[in-house]
Amino acid sequence: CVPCGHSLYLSFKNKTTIINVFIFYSGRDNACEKTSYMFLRKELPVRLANTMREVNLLPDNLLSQPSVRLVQKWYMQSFVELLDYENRKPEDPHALNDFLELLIEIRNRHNDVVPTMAQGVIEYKEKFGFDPFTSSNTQYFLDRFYTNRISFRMLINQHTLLFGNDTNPAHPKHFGSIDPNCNVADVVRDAYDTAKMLCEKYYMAAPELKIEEFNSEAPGKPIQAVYVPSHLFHMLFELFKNSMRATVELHENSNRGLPPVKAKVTLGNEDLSIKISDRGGGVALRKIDRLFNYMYSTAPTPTLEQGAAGFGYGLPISRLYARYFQGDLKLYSMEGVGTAAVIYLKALSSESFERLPVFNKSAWRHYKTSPEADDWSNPSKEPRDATWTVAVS
Ligand code: W6P
Repeated sequence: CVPCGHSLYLSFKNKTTIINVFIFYSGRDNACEKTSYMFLRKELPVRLANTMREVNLLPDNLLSQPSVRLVQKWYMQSFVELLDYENRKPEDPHALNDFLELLIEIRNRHNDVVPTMAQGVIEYKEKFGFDPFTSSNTQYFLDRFYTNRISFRMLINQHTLLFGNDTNPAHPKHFGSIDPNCNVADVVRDAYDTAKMLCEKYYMAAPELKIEEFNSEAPGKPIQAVYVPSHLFHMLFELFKNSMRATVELHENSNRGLPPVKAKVTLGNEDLSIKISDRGGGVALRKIDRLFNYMYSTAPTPTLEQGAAGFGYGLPISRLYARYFQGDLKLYSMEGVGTAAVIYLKALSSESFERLPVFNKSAWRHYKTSPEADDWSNPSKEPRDATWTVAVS
């Protein structure tokens, strides 16, 4: 059973189609809700099952950690509860409402999957230490696992937002969690403001924001996207936190003030790109990959995650959000100076379909083959200590 790449809510061709679908269905005897119900009662268990099979391929030492077992239990329970609807006709007077309530229950049950899996990785590291094989397996697994989770929650949110009682009064023009006219610069400012408050609370200072737009398609017009604003906010908030921390920590004791964090939003034929750049001193190239490594960046102090401080899981998960709709997130750093982070989105909504992990032989092979022996020469792990060289010369 392979999940379909296009789902009901996402396979629109352009924004008109979304709105048409919405208007077309919303008037008549909840036909749209029934269609969604029929789709989800099949699609959600399939996505859960794919993930559960893949969890079982994790190295035994990781799989047997209590936190990982707990997450596994949640997935099992949600799977079983969803199967109750396999044969319930949408005409059953309570089926639609019960299903909607179940989705909310499932969403809540899975709220803490990310910190709980992180705890599992910590438990593993405490017992077995850090090794490249498990790290690479864990990286591969968690990228796929969290992408699956993002997609699962996207589907649940669309259903509950579109058919639940609490229609979103703040955003009457949104289609569930999708804003068909999402003003990118507005979300940039919003994420900056939120990160700024956090930064000021921790450091009593925060860099200014300089924002610039370059719309090559419609010069002078604000750049818009068909996108999920909460996903965009999540990514930008994470980047701003990192940029602000680097900026404040580098310039804390200087009396020349803080260099601003710059944002540039651009639109081309294919790409809508958002660059966030700082003068926070940068990160050595050798260390850049670590910022995206789950096992490396999991520290046994989970409180760091919540604050402005730790890198935590924010960056790798932000990159998954970008990739989920066929975009990406990249870091370009020049050590000694600063870092630029670029979020790439698809300019056309017709290109923004879901990117989902598929569970096949090739995925299976990833877990079963041991890493190749390194076929490039290996330098010593840390750079030579220059002060020592000076001392003996
Ligand atoms: C840094 C490290 C970093 C990570 C992600 C985004 C921006 C920055 N700046 O110094």
